[in-house]
This record gives sequence, structure tokens and C-alpha cells, in this order.
Amino acid sequence: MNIETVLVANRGEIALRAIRSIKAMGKRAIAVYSSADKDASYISYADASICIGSAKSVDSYLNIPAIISAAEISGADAIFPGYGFLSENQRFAEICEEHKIKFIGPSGETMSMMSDKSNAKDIMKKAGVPVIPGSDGILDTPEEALELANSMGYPVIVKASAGGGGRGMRMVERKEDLISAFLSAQSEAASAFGDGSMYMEKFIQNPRHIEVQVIADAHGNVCHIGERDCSMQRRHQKLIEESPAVILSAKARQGLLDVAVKATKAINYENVGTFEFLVDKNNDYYFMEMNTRLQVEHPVSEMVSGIDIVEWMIRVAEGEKLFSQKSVVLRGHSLECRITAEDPETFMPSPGKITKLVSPGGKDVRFDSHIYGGYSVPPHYDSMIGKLIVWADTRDEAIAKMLNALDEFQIEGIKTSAAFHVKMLKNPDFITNNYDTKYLG
Ligand code: MV4
Repeated sequence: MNIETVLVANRGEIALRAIRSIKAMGKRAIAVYSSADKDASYISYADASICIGSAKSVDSYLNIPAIISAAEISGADAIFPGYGFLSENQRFAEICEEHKIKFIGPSGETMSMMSDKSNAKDIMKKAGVPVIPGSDGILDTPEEALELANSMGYPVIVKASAGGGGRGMRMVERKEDLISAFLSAQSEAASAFGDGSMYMEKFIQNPRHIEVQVIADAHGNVCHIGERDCSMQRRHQKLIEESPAVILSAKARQGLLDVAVKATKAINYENVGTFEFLVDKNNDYYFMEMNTRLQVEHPVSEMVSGIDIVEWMIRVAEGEKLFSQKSVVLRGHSLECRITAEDPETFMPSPGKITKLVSPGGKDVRFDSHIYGGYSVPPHYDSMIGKLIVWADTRDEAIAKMLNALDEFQIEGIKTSAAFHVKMLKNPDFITNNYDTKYLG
């Protein structure tokens, strides 16, 4: 199948990122936007654009009929979902296929297999992937959880099967607290996801969050594009990501990469995906979740591999054969700092008009951002306004390059997280990798 026109069902930096690759491939790019995004710069960079609704996401970026209509009106033969919004919506992927529009991602069926975290864990366990010791599937009652926790030993963590990204979970240190923690996490999950299914695991102390980027074609070929360390987070929001994960031994890294490829094949996966692992002090790794979409932090994998991941998402969606693992050569070190319109001390959102902007640049410095001087950051969406990515031979050199890039970056009118990054990149604990996922709470 030859894709000629791709509709980008997203906004902001990832919409711009996708349009760049679509146009580089000689294809037509269609932008869609909400009325709050009418002044976004990438709209004019696309070959055509269509307003799909008002500022509220449910009326626009989550509005399936409006997006499908826009695809049909513009003659799009494929939809690029990006991250967030409809990117992991099984129903949307199916509706696209029903309308003979190629959804650039895995099948709806695969997505739903992985969106149920307990089920995903079960599938991975059967595929030979190490998983965190815990309950065998869903726990029907808090008493069942208590019995298992008492035999497993504390601390444990109860998790909502429909959760992910930290919602609907509770760490429990003492048996006295288990039943109430189970019930409160369950009711949180029931109201947030409409599903109160819970499972339980042994709590891994001071873990690192390390994930593997995989890509699969329609013919059963699978490659990994290395791993990323995303342990620098605050309240489950990643702040800094890097590749490679230097805390891994060569043996642990190869094990992690091999197991991710094996698992991707086992589930007949297609397109890009990410395997999230928790890694403990002994370099033991355990599968946690699979993300069935392109991720925010994909550029660090592009920088160390030279592979345009968005381009290859489109190519494999067209049925093209994937490159070989041997041709994937991972070199040097890449860091990404997420730039948000937030106060760098309190992380409170700071939308508004950008009155002055000087963007960083130079060799191996990449600023993926849709912002410009005079642009108003709308208050309706995620506060991320761009990603600053650098590449260098070593981690220390990448840190130095990032500090210089942040120094070049000038923005006025709104507060941004740039000052947080400067502080963190000078922090001895970050420099020596002496931190874990709980470092910032
Ligand atoms: C854990 C854990 C420790 N032990 N599971 C947080 C997000 C969600 N995807 C799972 N999470 C965790 N699961 C066990 N068995 C610690 C976390 C965790 C965490 C994981 C990754 C990145 C940041 C985190 C911050 C707090 C807790």
C-alpha cells in the first residue's frame, strides 16, 4: 500500500514533528486543529488544514467523527495519531480501518491486550519475559490481597489493571494498611477508568524506569532501537530522558533488548511500541507495561541510532520491510529535557503570550517545538511546549552540551522549566547517576 496523504490527529510539537517527516517523504500532510490552536505555526506548514472543533479536547482532538470527516474531506489515506489523545484508543483504530484509512500504529486488538495491565503482564510472563512477582491476575477481594501480601511479605503495591502512569496505585508497607489502600485505589480506578480491577506486586525499592523502543513490520520482522532511561520524573511526569541507560551492565542491557524483541514477536506486534521495565539495584529487570504508541521521548533513540522513527512508522504501515537489526548501530549519548510552560520551582502551569524567543541550535542540538515569538500558549492542553535534545559522544559531554543549549535558550512572557533543567544538570546526584524514580517525589 502506498500512503499519499497523512492526516495528523494531534497538536503542538508532535504534530509539527510528524508533518516534518511526512513532507520529507514527499507525502501530503493534513493538519487538524481546535479553535484554541488556530494560530499554531505548523498549520501553515501542512499542505492543508481543517478546524475540527472548539478548545475542549473532547470537542476536537478526541472528536472521532470530526477527525474521520476531516480525513475524508482532505482525501487522507492514513492517520498519524502521535501520543496522548486518540493514540491508544482501540475504537478509533478500528473506526479508521472501517473507513479504509490506515491507522499508523498497532491494531485495535493489540492495543486492548496491552491496555489491561494485568493481562499484559500475563501475556509477557507466558512469552518468557521477567515480570514482577505478585498476584496471578486480578484479585477479586481485598481479603484475597491481604492473604497474598502476608505470604509474599511487605512492602507491596496494589495497582489498577486499567491504570498506568501511576494512577490507581498504592504502596503498602504494613498489613494494617492493606485493605483500606486496596479499597481506595480500587474506588479511584473505578471512577477514573470505569474499571476497578486490581492486581498486586512486590514493591521494588528504588527502581529505575528503563524502556526499550521496538519497531515491527507487517512481515514479522522486529528490531529494537536501544533503551532509554526515564527515571528523572516528578509525579509520574518525565522530565529528562536519555539513551543509553548507563546504569545497565552490558549483560543486563543485552538481556533487556533481547527480551523486548522476543516479546514483540510473541504478540505479533506491528509498528512502534515501548516496553517499560523497572530495574533494581542488582540490574535485575522486570516488565511493567507496554506502550502501544510513539512516545514523547523517541528523539533520544533517533539521535543515537540515526533512524527517523516517524518515517519508519509510516513505511511499515505501508507494508515495507523493516531494516535489519545489524544495521541499527547505536552510538554516543543523547539527552532530552522537556520544556514546559510551568514555574520551575512549583511546577504550576504558566500559559500566556511568549513575548520573546531565542531558540538554541548548533551541531547535534535539536529543539522540537511549535512555539514562536508572539505565540500564545493556550491553557487548555498539556503544558509541554517543546523538547530540547542533544547528542554527544559521552554522557558528560551531552550534559555539557545541554547546559550550553539551555544557556542559549531565551524566552520571555511565560515561565518555563528551563531553569529547573539547568539546576538538575549541575546536580552531583544527576551527574553521577545517584538517583531513582522517587528522587523528586
Ligand atoms: C512499581 C514500583 C515499585 N514496585 N511497581 C509507577 C508508574 C506505574 N507505571 C508503575 N509505577 C511503579 N510501579 C512495583 N512493583 C514503583 C513505581 C513507581 C515509578 C515507576 C516508574 C517511574 C516512576 C515511578 C515513581 C513512583 C513509583
